[in-house]
Amino acid sequence: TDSPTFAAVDLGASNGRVVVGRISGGLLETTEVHRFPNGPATRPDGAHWDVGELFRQVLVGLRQTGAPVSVGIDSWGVDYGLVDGSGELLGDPFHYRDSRTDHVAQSFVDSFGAPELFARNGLQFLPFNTLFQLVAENRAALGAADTLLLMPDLIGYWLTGEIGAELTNASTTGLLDARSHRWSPELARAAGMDVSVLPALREPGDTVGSLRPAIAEETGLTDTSVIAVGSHDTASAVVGIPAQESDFAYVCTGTWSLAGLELPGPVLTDRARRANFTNELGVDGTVRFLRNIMGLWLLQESLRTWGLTSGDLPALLAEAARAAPLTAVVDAEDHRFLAPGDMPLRIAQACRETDQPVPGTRGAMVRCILESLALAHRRALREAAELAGRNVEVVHLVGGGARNELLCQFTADALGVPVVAGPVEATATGNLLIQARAAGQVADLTEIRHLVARSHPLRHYTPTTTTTPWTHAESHLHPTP
Ligand code: ADP
Ligand code: LRH
Repeated sequence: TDSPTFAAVDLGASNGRVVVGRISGGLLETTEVHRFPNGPATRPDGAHWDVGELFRQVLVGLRQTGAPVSVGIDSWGVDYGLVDGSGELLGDPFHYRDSRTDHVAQSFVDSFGAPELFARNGLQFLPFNTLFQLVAENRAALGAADTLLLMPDLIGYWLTGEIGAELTNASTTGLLDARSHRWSPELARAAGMDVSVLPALREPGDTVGSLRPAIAEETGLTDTSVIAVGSHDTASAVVGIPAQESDFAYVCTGTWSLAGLELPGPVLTDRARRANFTNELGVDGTVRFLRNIMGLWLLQESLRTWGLTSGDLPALLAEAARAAPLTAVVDAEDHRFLAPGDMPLRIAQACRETDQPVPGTRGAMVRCILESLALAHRRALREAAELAGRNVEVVHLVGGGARNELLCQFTADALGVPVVAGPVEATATGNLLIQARAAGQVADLTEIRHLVARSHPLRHYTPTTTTTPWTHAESHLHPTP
C-alpha cells in the first residue's frame, strides 16, 4: 500500500508555499504544489499582513494536495491577530516591520529593566517582539479582544475552529516564561492585558483538530486533520537541518538570517543578554540560542529599489562575484535596515559613517551585502559558541540563502569552518517530518536529520582563504570615535 502523505503550509515573509511529502523507501519525497508571493501591505495606519489573501492562497494550495493524512502550518514569529468573543478577527494583523513599536519598545525595557525582562523571557531585544507590539496596540482593540492568536494558530483556527497557541512560536512573543515554558501572567499584565487572552499551549505533534465541514468541502479533504508542528518557521527549519554530528551551528537564511546553536537548555547569563542572544524554544525541549541578522531582506529591498525582480538575481550575483572583495562592510544587525525602504541608500550612508568607500556599482553593492551577512554570521556563531561553551565543527546553512553560492562560500571563509548548504526548503521539510513523527513514521530528531541528509542533495563549502581579511573587515564595522 502507498505510504501516507502530509502537507506543509509554510508562510514565509517573502513567499508562501504548500508542499506535499511522504516517506518512501527510507527517503523523504516532496512536491511543491503551490507558491505565492507575500509581503507587507501598506495601509493608511501602517504595514499589515493581508491575511484574508494569505488564507485564500492556503486553500488554493490545499486543494492540490491530494489526500494527506494531516496538514501542518508554520510561519514567521511574533505577529498576531486579535479575535473577539464571537470569533471575529479585529482587523488585519500588523506587520512586524511597522514603525509603531519604534519608541515604545526601548522605553518599556528601560522601565521594566533589561536584566529583569531577560531573566523572565530569555529573549533578545527586537523592537517588534509581540510584547512590545501589544504595548503599542490600540487600547480599544485590545479591550475588545477575547483571544490572541499567532499567525499559524490563526490559520489553524480558521481551518479547524480550534483555538490554541503552539509552544515554539509562543516562545517568540516575550510573554512566555523561559524556565517554566508557561505564559507569564506578570508579563501579560505588563503588556496591558490579562493572561486569559493567551490560549492554552500546544506542543509540536499535538492534534489541532479536523477540518471544519465547509473547509473540508472547499478543499476536497474529507479525512485530513491539522497537526501542530514547530509552527515558528525557524523551529521547523532547525528540525530540517541534516546534521550528522553534535557540534554543529546553523544559519537559517531567508528574509532573515537566524544564526546560532541548538542547546538542551537556555543560556540566561548576563553576558548572553548583553550580547543580545535569544533563547527561543525548538521541538522536544530544545533551545534555539541565536541572533537575528537582517538576512536577504537587504538584497530583496535593494532589488525592489532598483526596480528588479528575483529573476534578475543570477545576473546580479554573477556581477557580485566579479566585484573586488571586502572593500566595504556594514553591520547586518543594525536596526536601521529593518523598515522597508531604499536599502542601497542606507548601506551607502552606513559606509560613509564608518569611513569606507561606498559601493559604486550594483554588483559591488550586492557583494557588500553578502560579505556583510557572512561577517554577521561569523560574529553571531563565534559569540554563541563562546557563551554556550561549545565547539563549532560545521555550519549548516539552510533556507533560500542555500541557493546563493557566494553567501555560502563567504560564510565558510569568514568563519574558517566548513559550510554544508541545504535543504533550501528546510522549513517545509521540518514541518512535514514532525507530522510524519506524529503518524509514527520516524522516531526522533536524530532519525529525522539522517532522513533529511539522505533525501536532499547537499553542497559542501570549505574555506578557501584565511580568516585574516575578515578580521580586518570586522574592525571597520563601527565608527571611529
Ligand atoms: P522566506 O521563507 O523568509 O520568505 P526563503 O527561504 O524563501 O525566504 O528565501 C528567499 C531568498 O532566497 C530570496 O530573498 C533570495 O535571496 C534567495 N533566492 C531565491 N532564489 C534564488 C536563486 N536562484 N539564487 C540565489 N538566491 C536565491
Ligand atoms: C523568520 C522569523 C524569525 C523572526 C522573524 C519575525 O521568518 O520567524 O525567526 O524573528 O521571522
